[in-house]
Amino acid sequence: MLSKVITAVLLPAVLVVATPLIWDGRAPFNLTSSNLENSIGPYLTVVKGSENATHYSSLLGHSELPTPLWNDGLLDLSPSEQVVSITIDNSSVFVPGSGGPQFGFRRTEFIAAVNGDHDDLNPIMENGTTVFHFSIKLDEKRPLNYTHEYQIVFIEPNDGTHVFEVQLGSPFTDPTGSLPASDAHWFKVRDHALNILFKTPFTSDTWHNFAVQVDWNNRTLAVLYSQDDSLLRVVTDVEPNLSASLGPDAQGDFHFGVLKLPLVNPADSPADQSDVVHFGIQEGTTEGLLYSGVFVESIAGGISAGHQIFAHPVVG
Ligand SMILES: *[C@@H]1O[C@H](CO)[C@@H](O)[C@H](O)[C@H]1NC(C)=O
Ligand SMILES: *[C@@H]1O[C@H](CO)[C@@H](O)[C@H](O)[C@H]1NC(C)=O
Ligand SMILES: *[C@@H]1O[C@H](CO)[C@@H](O)[C@H](O)[C@H]1NC(C)=O
Ligand SMILES: *[C@@H]1O[C@H](CO)[C@@H](O)[C@H](O)[C@H]1NC(C)=O
Ligand SMILES: *[C@@H]1O[C@H](CO)[C@@H](O)[C@H](O)[C@H]1NC(C)=O
Ligand SMILES: *[C@@H]1O[C@H](CO)[C@@H](O)[C@H](O)[C@H]1NC(C)=O
Ligand SMILES: CC(=O)N[C@H]1CO[C@H](CO)[C@@H](O)[C@@H]1O
Repeated sequence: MLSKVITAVLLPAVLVVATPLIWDGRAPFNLTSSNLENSIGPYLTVVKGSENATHYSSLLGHSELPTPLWNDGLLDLSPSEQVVSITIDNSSVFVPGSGGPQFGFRRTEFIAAVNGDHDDLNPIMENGTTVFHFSIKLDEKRPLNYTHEYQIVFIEPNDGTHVFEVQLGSPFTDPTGSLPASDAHWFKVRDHALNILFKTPFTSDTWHNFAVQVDWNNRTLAVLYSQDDSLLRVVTDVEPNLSASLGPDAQGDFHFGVLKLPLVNPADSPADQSDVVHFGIQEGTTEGLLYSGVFVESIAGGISAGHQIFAHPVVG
């Protein structure tokens, strides 16, 4: 592991500087389940079903190792954050402020916030060019059902669209197509118009590290990816994302978790069959994902590539 790290230091396209951290969602060891329950710390935990937040999410302490990418330093390989477990079950029916219970979905998501305040964070986090980091691992005991679609990381402005999203499983189709899709077990990073920018298989026993660079003014996206302790590397060009809005209309909550879409229920009316939020088939199984390494930074000093190494921003 160490030799790999030292080799990386010698890579020419690497800057050794600091870049401003805007929001840090790497759960410190002093974050408690009571904090999760009350949205104290980096997560707003209100997108969930009727049970308490800690019924659907937990901090794994020292029982599970986080992505090794953000250890304290080159020679200190001890973890500096706790893994977050996020699950859904049949009670995970979210009731938003309006529109009624979302019986079509099952969902638990954390929203980036500072002690519950997301409204003041979003304009800072979604301005200029910023980079959204997250690492995802299978929860082997609570597998997903790839016959369904899952949206697991996204930025959602008020119009309900996603500036970008990470999708797993088989895209929801009405009428139901051939399932599961051939790339159902692949992560798909999609743009605002749902084009796939990058995809990679969701293999087990591996931390999958992602970073998405969002240029909020020019409306472009670029994706970086690596596994486990390998430095992030750029896996796309700078891609236009011009269907996204500009300014405050483009800004929204940064979500990560498990959002499971239904399958069409043949017994429903045609109108209800296309109402994916409120209708459809769900098995009600308990399913989950593990997260670590979630944070947002500006690109002022480059992009954090891992192990305190900074890469150049991605340019077109
Ligand atoms: C955890 O410790 C850090 C550093 O001492 C402190 O800034 C932070 O407020 C603490 N967090 C909680 C949730 O107590
Ligand atoms: C939720 O937590 C509160 C206190 O933290 C507890 O009193 C209550 O019983 C819990 N509710 C459920 C449904 O577990
Ligand atoms: C799951 O929840 C839905 C909606 O509340 C309910 O209609 C259904 O009977 C439940 N299914 C199971 C297996 O409990
Ligand atoms: C957004 O960026 C501009 C230009 O860098 C800056 O002037 C402005 O203060 C920033 N807005 C927020 C809310 O951070
Ligand atoms: C996965 O979903 C499909 C479609 O609803 C269902 O037929 C199948 O039983 C589910 N598998 C599990 C393990 O729940
Ligand atoms: C953003 O667009 C402007 C105007 O087209 C261009 O001059 C600038 O180089 C672009 N910036 C980036 C980072 O692509
Ligand atoms: C990759 C890519 O170009 N994605 C889309 C970004 O948005 C524009 C405008 O909607 C689309 O035309 C692109 O296909």
